[in-house]
Amino acid sequence: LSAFDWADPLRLEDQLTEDERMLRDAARQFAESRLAPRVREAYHEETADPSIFREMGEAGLLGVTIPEEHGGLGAGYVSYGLVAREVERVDSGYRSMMSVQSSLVMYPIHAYGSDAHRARYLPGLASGELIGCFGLTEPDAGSDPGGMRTTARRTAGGYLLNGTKTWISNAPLADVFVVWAKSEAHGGKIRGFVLDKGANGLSAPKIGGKLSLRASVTGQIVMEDVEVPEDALLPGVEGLKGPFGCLNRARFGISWGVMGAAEACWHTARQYGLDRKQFGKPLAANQLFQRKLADMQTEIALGLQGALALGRMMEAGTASPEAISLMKRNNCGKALDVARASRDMLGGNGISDAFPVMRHMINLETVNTYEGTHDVHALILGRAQTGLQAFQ
Ligand code: TGC
Ligand code: FAD
Repeated sequence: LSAFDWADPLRLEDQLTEDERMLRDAARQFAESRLAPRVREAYHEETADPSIFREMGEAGLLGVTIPEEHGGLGAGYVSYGLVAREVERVDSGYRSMMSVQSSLVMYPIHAYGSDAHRARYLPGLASGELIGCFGLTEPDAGSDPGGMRTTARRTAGGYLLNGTKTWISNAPLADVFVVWAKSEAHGGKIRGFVLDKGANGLSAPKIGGKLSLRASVTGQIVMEDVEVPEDALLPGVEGLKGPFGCLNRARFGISWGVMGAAEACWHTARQYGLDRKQFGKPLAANQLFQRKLADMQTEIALGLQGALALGRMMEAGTASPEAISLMKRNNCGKALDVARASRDMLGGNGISDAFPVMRHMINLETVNTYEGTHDVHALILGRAQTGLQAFQ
């Protein structure tokens, strides 16, 4: 038998290819050198620095699974997951910026767009010169996106869009808006549209007062008689499977990303327990403390193995939306448990921004909610194993 590596108990390292390890190391280096130094101030000031997109683009971290001919890396889903894990090790907000750009903007343009869409948008999105956002959620349609009210009406030269999207990551910074609307010209079916910043009637006000994910900016997309040409329509998909096709990829990335946040909390708690003495011995010498560390180690090791198995299924074309729900739900919930325990194990210092644990904990509240809440994914899994849907 081989020696035990406490930080990698199930030897994830051995299950990666050389190329995957190299990309992972580059992403870690980028996250440590470019993201970590600015996160405390960004979180405190509730600002997202738009130059991060260009820096991520230069580092090759945008559109990891998009083919090289369109500016991406042409790598596999495990590579994408490994990048998400490294970025979210620093902050869920930075992973959000990256995953919206890659999975929710580049992916639909690549998968559902025309050649002209791909040529016009993908290189700029891959380099980070263009910033994208994805508008599905509305004030009265969150878990139930089929209840959206945004409409597209046919005009002489294209479409007229009306409606409001809310809780949209990157929106106030965005140049490119992928928006989902019920199109009267297509029998009321949901269709995707690509809008450019500056269109008449289009605005993207910031949502202030967020207590979570403060290093990523969130806004609304307000569309008041926004007139777009015919070629703003994404021709390749109709119905809810359009936005869900994008969400499948982003949810998969989240299942890796949150494990990075959880690892940051676990490692912080372990080191703190070794350094801090109470009752004449290190905190880490107490049974209760060690049990918490063991639980963290176990859940993270299992969560990473699940994410890896799912990534290999994505690459082989055998992953189902339900399997993605299972991993998104499990890993978000477990990461939140790890972050809460870690916050507790640091005592009073656990609430200070000198340590990352409380910031991760508060961020993970958002991650547990967006891209389908923990309970909505339970209902997806419940439906899939009973044949009975419990949404309505
Ligand atoms: P349902 O009847 O289940 O399905 C309607 C149609 O959609 C298809 N579909 C999927 N296709 C591919 N992948 C999936 N995961 C799919 N899920 C559903 C389905 O096959 C069907 O197609 P068709 O052709 O038969 O019409 O729909 P429902 O209305 O009953 O949906 C219920 C429910 C709860 C499953 C679904 O609406 C849901 O997942 N709700 C959660 C909403 C959500 O995830 N919103 C995310 C917004 S974006 C976001 O949060 C970005 S944050 C990113 C960041 O900052 O990092
Ligand atoms: P609701 O749907 O109102 O749910 C409220 C509660 O009710 C939850 O606990 C939920 O689990 C529960 N619930 C709902 N329906 C049921 C049911 N049938 N049975 C049992 N319980 C139920 N959206 C985008 O389109 N693009 C983005 O870029 C984006 N970024 C986001 C960034 C942030 C910071 C946040 C907070 C959200 C973002 N979202 C985005 C929106 C996000 O996807 C929604 O918040 C999420 O889908 C939940 O919808 P809701 O907030 O309307 O909650």
